[in-house]
Amino acid sequence: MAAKRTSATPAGSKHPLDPLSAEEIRQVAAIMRRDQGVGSGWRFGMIELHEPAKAFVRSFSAGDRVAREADVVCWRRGDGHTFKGRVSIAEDRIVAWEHRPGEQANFTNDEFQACGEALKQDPRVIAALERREIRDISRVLVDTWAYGGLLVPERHRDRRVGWTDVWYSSEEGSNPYANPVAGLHFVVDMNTLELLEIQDSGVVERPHTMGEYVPRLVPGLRVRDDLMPLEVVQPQGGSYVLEGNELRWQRWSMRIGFSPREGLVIHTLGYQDGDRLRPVAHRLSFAEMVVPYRDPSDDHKARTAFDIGEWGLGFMTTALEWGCDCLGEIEYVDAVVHDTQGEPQTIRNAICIHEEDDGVLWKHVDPKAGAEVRRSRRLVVSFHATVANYEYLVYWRFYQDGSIEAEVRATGIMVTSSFSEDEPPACGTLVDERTYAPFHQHFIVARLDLDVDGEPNTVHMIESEPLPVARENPHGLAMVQRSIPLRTEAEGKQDYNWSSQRAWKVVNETSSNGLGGPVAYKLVPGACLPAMMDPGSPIFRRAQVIGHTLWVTSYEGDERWPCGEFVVQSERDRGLPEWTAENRSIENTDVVLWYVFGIHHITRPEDWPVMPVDTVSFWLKPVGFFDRNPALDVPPAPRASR
Ligand SMILES: [Cu+2]
Repeated sequence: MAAKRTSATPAGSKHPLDPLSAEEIRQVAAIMRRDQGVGSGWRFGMIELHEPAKAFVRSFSAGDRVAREADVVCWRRGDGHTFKGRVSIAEDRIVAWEHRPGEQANFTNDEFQACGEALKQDPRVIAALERREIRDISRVLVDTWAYGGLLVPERHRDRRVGWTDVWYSSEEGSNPYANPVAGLHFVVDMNTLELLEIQDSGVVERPHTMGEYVPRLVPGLRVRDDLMPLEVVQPQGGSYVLEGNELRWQRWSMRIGFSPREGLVIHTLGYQDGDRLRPVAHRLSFAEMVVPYRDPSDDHKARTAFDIGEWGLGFMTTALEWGCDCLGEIEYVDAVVHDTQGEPQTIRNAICIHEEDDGVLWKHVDPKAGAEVRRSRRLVVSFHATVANYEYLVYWRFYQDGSIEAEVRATGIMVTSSFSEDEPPACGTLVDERTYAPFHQHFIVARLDLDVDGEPNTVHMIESEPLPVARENPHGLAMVQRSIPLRTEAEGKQDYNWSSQRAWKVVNETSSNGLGGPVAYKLVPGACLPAMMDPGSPIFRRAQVIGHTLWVTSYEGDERWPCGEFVVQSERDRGLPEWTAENRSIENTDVVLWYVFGIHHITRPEDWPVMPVDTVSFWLKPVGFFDRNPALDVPPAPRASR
């Protein structure tokens, strides 16, 4: 087993889609300081590559000059004004700059740290903790959340407002999330770090819980000793090739990208079919994650997270460890993000690339010819993000038969509260002594800019329909498949239908397969969940995207964020509902699919104190993209001798 490491932003990066390098981030911050005075009284929320137009990327060839640009979001702490700019790195100047009144930039790790530290020194906080017999402040964790827009008390609405939880470690180095300090939340001005109010709904006597997961802290834990070594050996290395950010494996090729907001991005995905490199997708990423807690109690009613728009999966990406997070021949790619002063920060081993054995790919046993069996390999490109108590593990998998799978594993530690009554509240599950984990949902919005054999695509809603019993269908067996093209963005708002096995097909009517039909990729829905929410509720108004399983839009380069670009303290969804209000044509054009999936998390005792992964995924599968099984040419595995 071996691991190699490279950087997502190689020095002297040459491709227009390569993420910003540390040097480029420094340059952008310096230009902003020089030309707009973005200095110490400011914070940078976001510095990211301004991706060039699709046509430019398509026509680019190695060695071409690239005029690199960056998008910047920053704000002035003194008056709280937010600004958005675009910087030309090549021309050393700001090319666009606008004030965004009433909008808040994304929350940042620096603020999370600063807010926690400031509060722990505030005498009112110390007194509130004292009332709960908490005196060792070093064991207190103040965990800041963005405060859900419409829930922010009216008098604080014009501020940048944080809302905090308080947690308490049983001993030095133990899990702070093991012990909620119930009924105590602070409302903070994130710019001045001023404590605006204390929401104290009363002392709850702390229960005796066991919320530790590190073996030395779990009383009486005997670690299993019956696991034999399992090693993945690839003596000649992995079958993939990574050159700069271009990754090739079997027939697949793609570029690895990374954005502070989305984390891993898959660019320019194509499949080599004979002498043709056939495009499948221009860009694949997760564009938003909405996590409403479904518990109206004081401890949870403000808990409506937008983990991507508020905090950024890229900023929260954590370094991977070889042999623990992935096995085999691994190529790691570092990522570069930045702090609020515009200083680059390198996340080592941010993205993992490796291949995995995936069991049987196809098989048949013929009485005369014997068995033909092929093993499946898949290429896995993954990253992990830690969002305070919770982790999201994201895996994009590419298969030899042209299939693509996007998998998310949720793990980490659930939010809990303690209660004083005999019975746990109705909107959660009892997980420990007088401790419950509230129900919640994780809605992830995948932004799928598919270009199936090129840009002119039409999405079809496909479903099965059993035909009624009739003279020509006497036993009621007949079933037909309907394929209905979605012609407008209004028609593109689609909901899953289990009873008809509804799915969606991205069809290129200008490209035919050898059987005479149009080529297509199918979005195979998995893990879709209904919003189950009153349309008038504040969180639904801010995240209307969760009201449908699928949205389809006509491609616009700047339409990237389904709930709007600025979701911190947003009051309504400024993304998909506004764009689709135009009801543009989505027929035979460049389309983007927004697929909403995730976890309907009805919490379990087994999810405590650390949650075994909850795994969800969806697939993109070729449907008539090829004329037959494209994996007939996969060689048999060498027979093992024993
Ligand atoms: Cu959950």
